[in-house]
Amino acid sequence: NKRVRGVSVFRPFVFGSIAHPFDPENKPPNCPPDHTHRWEIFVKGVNGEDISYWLKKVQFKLHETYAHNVRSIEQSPFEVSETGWGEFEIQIKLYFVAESNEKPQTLWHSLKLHPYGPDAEGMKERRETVISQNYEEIIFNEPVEPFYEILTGG
Ligand code: SLL
Repeated sequence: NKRVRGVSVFRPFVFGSIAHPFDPENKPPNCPPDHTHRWEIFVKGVNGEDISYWLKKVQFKLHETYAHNVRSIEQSPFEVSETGWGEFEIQIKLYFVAESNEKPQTLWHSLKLHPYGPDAEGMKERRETVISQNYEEIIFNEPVEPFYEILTGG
């Protein structure tokens, strides 16, 4: 497959986490007693843009305390929803559509459950939703022709 020389195509996306503390009076059923939060990790387009025309699959590697800790999401929305008690690093591997001829790329995200606060004492009182997300741009350098067509809608 011929590459389109001298061309770079940028595609924006957002990745990160959102965490909600449980209401202690109202924990979800079948949830382990030590779990304190529900959270989601996600990779998505900006302003709801569907990015599945270039992103085929996302593999999220959770902490080993989770059953089946490697989660492969093969279609949009690329997200995993879980409950837990602790913060940890999540490995996010992006797989591109077959036409791209591109190797997967790896990102890391620190799952955040707790808001930033002056002290641990005060933090216990603060039951807040915590969003931690990053805007990123993936750069496809000299994409192969069929992928260039897909990216540019040609
Ligand atoms: C910590 N290094 O000690 C981290 C580890 C692990 C988080 C956090 C529950 C898993 C499960 C869970 O929240 N693990 O029991 O399903 O803070």
